[in-house]
Amino acid sequence: SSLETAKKIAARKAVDNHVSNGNIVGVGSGSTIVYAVERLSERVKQENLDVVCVPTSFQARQLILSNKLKLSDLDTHPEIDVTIDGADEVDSNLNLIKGGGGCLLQEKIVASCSKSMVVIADYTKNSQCLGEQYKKGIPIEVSPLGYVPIKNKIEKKYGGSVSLRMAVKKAGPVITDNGNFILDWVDYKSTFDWPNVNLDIIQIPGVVETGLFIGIASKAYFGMSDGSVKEQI
Ligand code: DER
Repeated sequence: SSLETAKKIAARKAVDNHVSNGNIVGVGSGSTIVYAVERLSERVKQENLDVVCVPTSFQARQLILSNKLKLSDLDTHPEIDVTIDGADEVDSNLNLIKGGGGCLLQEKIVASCSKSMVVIADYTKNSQCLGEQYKKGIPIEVSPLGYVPIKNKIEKKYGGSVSLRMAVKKAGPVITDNGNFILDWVDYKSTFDWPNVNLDIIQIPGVVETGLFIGIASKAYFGMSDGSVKEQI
């Protein structure tokens, strides 16, 4: 499909432009990153590259292993050269919504340890404002203990509606790799001052992390439906 092709060309271009021999590479989560890991594996073989991969989720860890890439972690490599990861939406200031796949906590930790964080996405993620195209809400990882009061506080102060993310192939809520719940916040105002709103929400006791990546991404590659790749910095 043109969407899968769009993901693939963005992923391959980012790997070609940003990974060099000896790099410690943060590997993101989701579906677009699969194409990036496949390209990385090709390059390692063709160019005999010596790279080490640090995963951002259990899924990323499986991807690294199944592509026979060198697996490491933040204990061994607390400083990462480049993290390549997907996003649910990117605005004109390179603010991201992430967490559609429920991996935002480790993704943000790994991204924060990286000299640069590069986003790979198809054209449906390329927006002016957050919420323009991505309608599933801003994910917020929370302690299971506090999810109701946290929901109430966000709705009271910022409006919109917050819901507990329920699992599809398991009864009950989604449980993250870290044993937490995910809240999804929809119908927020697209005109919010995201840097401040993000900091305010993170301070609510019980909030572990938000899917608002503010000032973290250094570049984005969007695969377009015409087969081109649009770069945003
Ligand atoms: O959940 C996540 O943060 C993923 O990176 C997500 O934002 C992108 O997933 P996709 O590549 O499958 O759209």
